Amino acid sequence: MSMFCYQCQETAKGTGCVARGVCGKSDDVAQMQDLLVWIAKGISILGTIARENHYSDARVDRFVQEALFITITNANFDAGKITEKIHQGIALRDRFAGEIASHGIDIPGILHPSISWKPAGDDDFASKAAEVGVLSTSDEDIRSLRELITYGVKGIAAYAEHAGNLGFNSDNVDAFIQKALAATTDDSLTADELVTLVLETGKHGVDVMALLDRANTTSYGNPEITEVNIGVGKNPAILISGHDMKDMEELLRQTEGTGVDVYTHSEMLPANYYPAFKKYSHFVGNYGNSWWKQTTEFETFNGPVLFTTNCIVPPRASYHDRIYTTGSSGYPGCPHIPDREPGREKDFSVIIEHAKRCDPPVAIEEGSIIGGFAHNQVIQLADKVVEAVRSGAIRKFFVMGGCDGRMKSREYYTEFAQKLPEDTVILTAGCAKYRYNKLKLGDINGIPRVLDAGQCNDSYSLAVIALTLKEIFEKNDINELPIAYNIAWYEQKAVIVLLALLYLGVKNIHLGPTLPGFLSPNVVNILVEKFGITGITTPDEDMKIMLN
Ligand code: SF4
Ligand code: SF3
Repeated sequence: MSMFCYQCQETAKGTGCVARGVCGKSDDVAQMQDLLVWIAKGISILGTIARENHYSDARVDRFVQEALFITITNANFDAGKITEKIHQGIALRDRFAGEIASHGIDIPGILHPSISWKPAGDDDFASKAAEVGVLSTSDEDIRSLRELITYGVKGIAAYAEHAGNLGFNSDNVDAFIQKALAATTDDSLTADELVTLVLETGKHGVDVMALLDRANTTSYGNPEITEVNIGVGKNPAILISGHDMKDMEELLRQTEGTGVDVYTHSEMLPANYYPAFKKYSHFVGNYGNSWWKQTTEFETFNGPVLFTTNCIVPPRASYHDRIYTTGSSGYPGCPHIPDREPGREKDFSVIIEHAKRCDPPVAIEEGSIIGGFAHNQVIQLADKVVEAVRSGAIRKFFVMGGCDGRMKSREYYTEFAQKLPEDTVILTAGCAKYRYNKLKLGDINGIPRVLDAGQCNDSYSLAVIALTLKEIFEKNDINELPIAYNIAWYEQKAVIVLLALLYLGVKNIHLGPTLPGFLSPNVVNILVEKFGITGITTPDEDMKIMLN
């Protein structure tokens, strides 16, 4: 077996990709990702010892975030870049160990090999990667819990990285990322202790999403109800995808007045809801749908595409030369826009010049969609919402956030949305929305039946809305509200969103289209017993259960 990865919902046969990822990840990329995570774990052990002694290093915190983010599904396919990152990590680790010692902090003699390993050359990398991957933990339940924590922490790291790009950092969050990663290397921890750590991971998921919410709204204003154009204009244009709002900001500023328009794709759609971005007349709207439709949608877009994060599908030859990456994302042969120098913006001029040589996008849709129902906006509508619930006009809310994916089984979510009774409202966030956000589901007394709060991280808004309703309706328990949860997952950010909901006490979540392959039968049982988590069956069956 040359690789083993089971971190996402599309993992081969629901159990693990072993020769090549369903996502397109080759075995050498998978190996380098395993090694990078392992090096990040070693650095995290040192970081945890340092923090216990009141010492920390912002470069270390940032490195661990980036290393994890790079290994999220569909973020980075560039083995060369990941290898470079491993080299950086080893150098940082060794320097950090020296700094810790020079601060008089005692580094215990027996430490994990991820701290002492010294490769003779790049040839050592593949053999080491084979030793340290997921399957290096032999006990199935311990492996399952370790990976559940690691994937949750990858989600935390991604959101912390975005917040950090806007100048918002949290020592608590970084301390937890490193403590949790270090714990996954600790053979003395029992399954019960790891279950406790899973819940703690959820708590920090809530904290990091709150941090990112504060970062986004302080920087760009509160999202507001917005009609987003899904048609096209006449100018050549750049399509921006992923989740990073700082990149969005700088791209809009640098394209202003150049004759080049900007459109969002997939998870960048919610950028359209922020006041600071809406002011740009060359920000035309959203082009296309969720990430996996890119192979056809990028063809007709005609202009260059900038990936700021996941989700990249290996590009077709016909548009490969129009793909650019930045931040944690990467693809071999596609130019990568370097990180910002201190006090300066990223330089997107090469993409802007590229766009000028391209034809304008071809329309694939026309009209508009509505979104921008983040917590601040919904709470402004609270009176209307509460009145609709009290009068019975709204019988139930359905939280249907999360990810979209390629599998045919995800048609379930479109059918579920279509079949929901007309006195129900969908609350959504993440790219799962594309399964139903263009259906004509109408409104209830002016409240649209699909309320899109934003990106997957804006699931935080859905939690704030639920907690606010709990106060208004004077309920003791969030589960007494008329809200059902039918969540779709794909990658590791959805894992942290799920753990965050569990931490907030949400019970009886339906998770689909399949349960994670990384959950062992015993860990599934724990989640069922403690939280009532279930999979999905058919829209009709599940709706019957959820309407009661
Ligand atoms: Fe397979 Fe998903 Fe891992 Fe890609 S990320 S190799 S599809 S499990
Ligand atoms: Fe979508 Fe990749 Fe997860 Fe951010 S863009 S929700 S799948």
